[in-house]
Amino acid sequence: MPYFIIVLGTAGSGKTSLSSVLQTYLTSHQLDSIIVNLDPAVEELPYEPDVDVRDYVDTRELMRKNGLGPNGALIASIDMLLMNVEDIKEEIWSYRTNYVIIDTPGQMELFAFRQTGPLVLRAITGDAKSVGLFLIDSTYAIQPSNLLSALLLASSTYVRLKVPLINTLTKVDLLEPSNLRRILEMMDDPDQLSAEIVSERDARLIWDQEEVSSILEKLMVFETIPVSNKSGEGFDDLYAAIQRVVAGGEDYYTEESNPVL
Ligand SMILES: Nc1nc2c(ncn2[C@@H]2O[C@H](COP(=O)(O)OP(=O)(O)O)[C@@H](O)[C@H]2O)c(=O)[nH]1
Ligand SMILES: [Mg+2]
Repeated sequence: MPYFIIVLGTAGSGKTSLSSVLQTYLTSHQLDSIIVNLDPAVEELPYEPDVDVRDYVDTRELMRKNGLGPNGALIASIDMLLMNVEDIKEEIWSYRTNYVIIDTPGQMELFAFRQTGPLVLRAITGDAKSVGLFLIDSTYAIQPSNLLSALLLASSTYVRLKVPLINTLTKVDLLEPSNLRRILEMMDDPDQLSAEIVSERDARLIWDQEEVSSILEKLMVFETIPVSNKSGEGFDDLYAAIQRVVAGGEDYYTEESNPVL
């Protein structure tokens, strides 16, 4: 059975780029993988998808034929994916591969936070082990109140999809090392992050610092891995974290390719 790596995050957080870089990384470590493009509305991809939902659903045609705007057409497209999900699943599972990387639609609120997106994912992954990479743009996370929003969003995503997540901090090539260290410290320390949020002049909060801190404590459950899709840094750590979730970290190889285990 393959392991599923579901790449999630807000529009522009780097899902498509990361999917591509992750596959290159796996290939260079002799690990077999396929990429599924699950975004029916994407125009250009930096990788060659092995399975492409645009073969099943044409968002642009839906817009034209039904007079829908881009959001309406994307919603309708994802609903149509559900109608085709058995065929999509069969196509994915026909590859005998170790890892299936799933690049999810740009607008995550139209995917993860509606009824059909999670149903599509569950139908595709079946009983296989899955891990979600929840991408957080580090240039956004540098502001403490933004980081709070991102952690809340990761938790809601977890509630919706019910797969273990890894908070994946993208675009670290754009940060000063000191700023990256600061984000990592904040993501690890509820008291520090809550203090920074409360002292942020623009942040309007409905909670006081102690309350923020106790909420953060509950939100800081997932591991954080910083990566760059530009420089490729961080992918050894990301791969190790994926292994810890799906395979218990025993080995570099999945069950299928290593029958001795
Ligand atoms: N500097 C830098 N840019 C990135 C990185 N990852 C993605 N980008 C850029 O961010 C934009 C959005 O990336 P994309 O992968 O399409 O995001 P998606 O909407 O989540 O699929 C693109 O212009 C990418 O080139 C990264 O790690 N570093
Ligand atoms: Mg994308």
